[in-house]
Amino acid sequence: MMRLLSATPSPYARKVRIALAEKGLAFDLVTEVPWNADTTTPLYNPLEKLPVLILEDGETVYESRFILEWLEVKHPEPPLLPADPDQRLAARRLEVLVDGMLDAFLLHFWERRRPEACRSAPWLARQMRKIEGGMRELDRLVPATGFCVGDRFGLGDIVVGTVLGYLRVRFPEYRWDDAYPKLAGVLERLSERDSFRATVPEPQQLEAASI
Ligand SMILES: N[C@@H](CCC(=O)N[C@@H](CS)C(=O)NCC(=O)O)C(=O)O
Repeated sequence: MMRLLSATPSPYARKVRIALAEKGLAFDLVTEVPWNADTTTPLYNPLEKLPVLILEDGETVYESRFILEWLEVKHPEPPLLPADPDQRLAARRLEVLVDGMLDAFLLHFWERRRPEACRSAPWLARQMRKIEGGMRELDRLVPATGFCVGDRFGLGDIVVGTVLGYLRVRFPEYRWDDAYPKLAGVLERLSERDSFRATVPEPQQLEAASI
């Protein structure tokens, strides 16, 4: 059976877990803390990041965006990318935007963990600007009702739901619901799905040495 190397708070891993669940693919979930010394992540990905999909023959697929592409090619049913070329591009555009927002979140998260005297206010502000810019753009791009792209669940919903869910759990002090009621509605609708319910992000315990 395939194995997925994952971390409970990781939004990148969550995208893949949702896609696997929506495609009905069986896999063993291996939960690790990629920052801790005992992680096996470097054995499977030279870039030392998870998620990593470990195939039955021991080959590995890493980088969440590429894992999603791999799944779509190898397990096309049900499709998570629309058949219509413009809708396909619209879903990819949301994916690019969300991946950039997640990267900014991670940088912001780690900067906030630094001792106060070492923290860079301009760096935090820079990442926050990207997050807020991303929220404005998401709000512009997603429709008020239904799915994020087209008339069926797909990649657009996975990425938008993942970034909004991550914000809720990991960044509760950032209050965005009132400014973006449309996005709050998207998250509420998506949170009803089994694949989202089963993968709600949870913080992990980090070793002091990893910080
Ligand atoms: N672009 C990568 C980002 C993955 C990533 O940053 N994963 C984090 C966990 S949320 C990680 O494993 N970090 C360990 C490290 O950067 O050394 C992807 O989409 O898979």
